[in-house]
Amino acid sequence: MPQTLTRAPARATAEAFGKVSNLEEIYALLATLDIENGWAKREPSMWPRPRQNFVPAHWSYGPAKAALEAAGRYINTELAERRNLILANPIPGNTYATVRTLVAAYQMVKAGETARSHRHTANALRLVLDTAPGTYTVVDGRKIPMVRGDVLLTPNWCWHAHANESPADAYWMDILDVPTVHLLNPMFFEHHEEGLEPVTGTDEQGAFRYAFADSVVRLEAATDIAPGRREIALLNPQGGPAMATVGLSVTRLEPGVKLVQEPSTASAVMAVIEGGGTAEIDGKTITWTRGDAIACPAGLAQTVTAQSRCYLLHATDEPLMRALGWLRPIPAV
Ligand code: GTQ
Ligand code: FE2
Repeated sequence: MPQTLTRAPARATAEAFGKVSNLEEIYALLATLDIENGWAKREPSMWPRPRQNFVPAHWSYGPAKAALEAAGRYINTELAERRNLILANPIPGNTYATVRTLVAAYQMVKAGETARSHRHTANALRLVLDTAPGTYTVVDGRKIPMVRGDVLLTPNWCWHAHANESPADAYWMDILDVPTVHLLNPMFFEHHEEGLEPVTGTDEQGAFRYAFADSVVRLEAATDIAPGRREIALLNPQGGPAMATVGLSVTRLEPGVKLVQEPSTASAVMAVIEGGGTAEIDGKTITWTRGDAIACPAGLAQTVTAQSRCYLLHATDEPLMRALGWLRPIPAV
């Protein structure tokens, strides 16, 4: 006896639709054609305003640094493409993104180690937290020193390796647009065939480095936006956002000064370059200090209060949202 195969019902013909006597029969026939009705959908496809899913969250540098130090006893850079700790937003099912479009991670390269060259379509930046002279990154052949407080870029498809020729382990925070790459899927990644790419120059054009010392000078010369509050944008040499998907700014707050950010469609990660203070997001109070990371999801108002003079790095997806015509405020309900 030939085995009976379960087969999908035959695809409905035009004639079949002519013979229906109720809506349910139409739905059943549509199913054979892989068509869903658009008026009685199982799930709505639009809603009046952004749904809140990512939550405000805070990661302290201290324990993360200790964790990297401990991991460094077991994981070397031969084993790990990068020795990093991913700051995953604590929402159900998420193991990666910090906010919808961005991921932040702490990374450590031990004294004497190198992390081999690779490149990817994801845009990346680093905020240097603790290094000694002799720690550097190589971006497209250009050797760039990694100095505390510096913000370094490795844009889309630039080769990059990290090397630590100093006597001290080096720590920094990475922020990448990988969740955006996951969503849109223009994902490419490759290793450099030479392991560590050859150094061919320095970053004289300054395209890949925003030295903290320069930001401090620029902030000193800037005027207050509000009493005790100053901000500079870290722009690319053409005057646009640092990278296509990520905008960067450094805010300086004097002790006691508040920064109020109104809710918008943009998501951001705030990284503490120097100083300490508190933040209120969605009724949640966070106490932060140097090296900490704070997830600032779209749609939530945020108040940051400085306890000491502080320098804050904001990495935001505003350039992406603006380019698509989707950057707009989200009024409170
Ligand atoms: O340093 O090249 O945290 O490619 C994640 C992916 C760091 C890096 C991360 C990366 C890097
Ligand atoms: Fe990378």
